[in-house]
Amino acid sequence: MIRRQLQEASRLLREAKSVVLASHLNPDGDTLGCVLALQAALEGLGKRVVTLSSDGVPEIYRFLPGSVKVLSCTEQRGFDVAVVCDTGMPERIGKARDAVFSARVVIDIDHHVTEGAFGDVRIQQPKAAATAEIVYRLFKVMDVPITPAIATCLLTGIITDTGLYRYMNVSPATFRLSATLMEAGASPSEIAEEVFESRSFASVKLLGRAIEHIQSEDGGRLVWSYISYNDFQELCATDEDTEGIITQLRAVRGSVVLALLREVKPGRVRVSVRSRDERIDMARLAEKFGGGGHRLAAGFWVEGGIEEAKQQVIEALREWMHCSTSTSQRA
Ligand SMILES: [Mn+2]
Repeated sequence: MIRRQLQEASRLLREAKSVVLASHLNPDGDTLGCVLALQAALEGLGKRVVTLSSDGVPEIYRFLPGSVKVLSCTEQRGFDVAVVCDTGMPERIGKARDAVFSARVVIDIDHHVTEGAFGDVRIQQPKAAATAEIVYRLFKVMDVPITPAIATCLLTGIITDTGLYRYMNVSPATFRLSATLMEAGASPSEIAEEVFESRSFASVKLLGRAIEHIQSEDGGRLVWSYISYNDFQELCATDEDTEGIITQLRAVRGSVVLALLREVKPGRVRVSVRSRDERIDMARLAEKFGGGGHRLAAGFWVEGGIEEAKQQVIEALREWMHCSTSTSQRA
C-alpha cells in the first residue's frame, strides 16, 4: 500500500514553501507530464517552484502547459522539498542532482521496477501504467483541483507511456483515469497530434533510414536497426529526432525483442530496447550496461563506434533472449 507514503508526501508538500522538481535524462511524456502537473498544482498552492530537466524539453513536449518555465539546471540550493518523477535511479536526473539532494526532503515517485529507489519518501507503484497515474493519486490525497492544464500534463504521461493504449501496462484503471482527465479538460486527440503527428522533416527522414537498415535475427524474434553518426549529419538531425522510431520497429510480425542503436556522437551510441515477452526483462539487461528502465522498455549507452556497438549489443541481446526463455535456470 502506498497510501501512507502519499499522505506523507501530501503533508510535506503542503508545508513546503519552496519545491524543486526533476525529470529524468532524455525526458519522455511521462516524466515531463508529471513534473509539469506538479509545477501547476504547487504554484496554484502558492509555492515557489523550480522545475528541472537536465536535457531540456524536446520540441514535441513544448505544448505542455508551463513547459517554458523548465530549466536545465539551477544554482539554487536548500529547497524545502524535492520531487523526482519516473526516474528509476538518482543518476538519471543528471545535473539536477545537486539541487535535488540539497533539499531537506526528497520524494521519489515512480512506476519503475529497478532497484534504484531513493529518497526519504518513496512512492512506488509498479502496476501503474505511468508515473502520471501515481501523481494523480497524490493530487487526490492533497485535495488539489485538477485544472485543464494539470489534466493535459497527466494524460500526456499516460498516452505516451502506454503507446496510445497499446501496451500491456494498460488496465481498466488506465481508461477510467483517462476519462476523468478528459472530463477535467484534457484532449487525447490534441495530445496525440502534438506528440505523434508533429515530427520534424528530418525526423521522418531519419525514420526512413532506420527502416532501411532494419535487421531480423533469431527467426524474426529479434528485430533491430541503427542510425549512424553519418546519417545524423547527412540529414541535419539530432538524437531528439529519433523519438518514437523504435515503436515503428514493432510493426514487424513475430518480433519479440526490438532494439534501436544510434550513434549520437562519434563513438557514443544510445541504445533503446523493447520486449513483448515478460520473461525477457529489458531493465535487467540495461542495468548490465549501466542503464535502466522497465521490464518491457529500457535504454543504455555504449562507448564505441556504431559497428562495435552493433556487435556487442546484438550479441548480448541474443544471449539474453536465449537464457531468459530457456527452461533451464536463468543466468
Ligand atoms: Mn513512465
